Amino acid sequence: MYQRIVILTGAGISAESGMKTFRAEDGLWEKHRVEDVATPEGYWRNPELVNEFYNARWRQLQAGIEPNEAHRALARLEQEFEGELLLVTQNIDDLHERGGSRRVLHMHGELVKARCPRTQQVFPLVQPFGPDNLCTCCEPPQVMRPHVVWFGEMPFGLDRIYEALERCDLFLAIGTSGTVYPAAGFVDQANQAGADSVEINLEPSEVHSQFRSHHQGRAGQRVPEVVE
Ligand code: BV8
Repeated sequence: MYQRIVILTGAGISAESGMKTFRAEDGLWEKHRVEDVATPEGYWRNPELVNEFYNARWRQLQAGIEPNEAHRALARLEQEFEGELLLVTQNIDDLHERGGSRRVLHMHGELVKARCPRTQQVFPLVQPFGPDNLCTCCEPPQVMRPHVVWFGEMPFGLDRIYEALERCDLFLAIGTSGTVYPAAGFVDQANQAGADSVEINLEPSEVHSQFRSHHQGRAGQRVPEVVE
């Protein structure tokens, strides 16, 4: 059947684990303007606000959030599939890893990591972001920032992603609204490669019409059905 699969996940795959998505009525960006909490300018303008935005999500991640059936089904696929599989996530949570996936490309960074703004060195996040969360790579030590990709910043791993999209025969998007680029443009690249493109989502995404097929519903139910 398929030999080379690229999977893109978004906040919807973590929704059933209790993680807030961005654009739901009680979404992460309902209370904040994107410009204030997910841009470098917003961070340098008001680091306390941005630090609290990420500290709150880190606390949520630590408070007993568990991976769901969708995460576990993708981990089984990674174990059993004999072809090439690239799992790209827009999510900054570590639920794919907790669900058993070993190779996850976090194109928008990771909530469980902190970064030195001067050297760009990355450290595990062991305490909340704030004035005393300092790097150990500089003298004087620098206050660390979240290791996430804000609007206007370059996503991670794009070369690897584009290379995989050019040769894939299946592109599967799960739980993403298709509103943020360049991730929302991946389906177009997969279609140009002649791949089958499948969307699994609770409701049609902004790029719904570009997918060859759709499985509407909750990821926890649909992903195991589609993957197995
Ligand atoms: C960049 C990390 C330069 C931080 C995030 C064209 C080309 C390139 C760039 C742009 C372009 N046009 C505009 C831009 C600029 C900008 C952009 O896209 N702006 C938008 C607003 C128009 N993009 C950037 O700035 C990017 N960088 O462009 O660099 C460049 C130039 C050229 C080529 C390459 C690079 C950087 C963007 C990264 C921003 N960081 N996150 C953090 O997490 O705090 S974005 C964040 O929102 C996510 O990571 C994700 O990417 C995005 C969308 O979120 P989703 O995951 O889709 O979640 P959402 O809530 O929106 O939707 C959830 C979906 O799940 C819904 O559809 C819902 O129905 C569904 N769902 C809910 N429950 C379930 C479910 N589905 C299944 N089961 C359920 N139970």
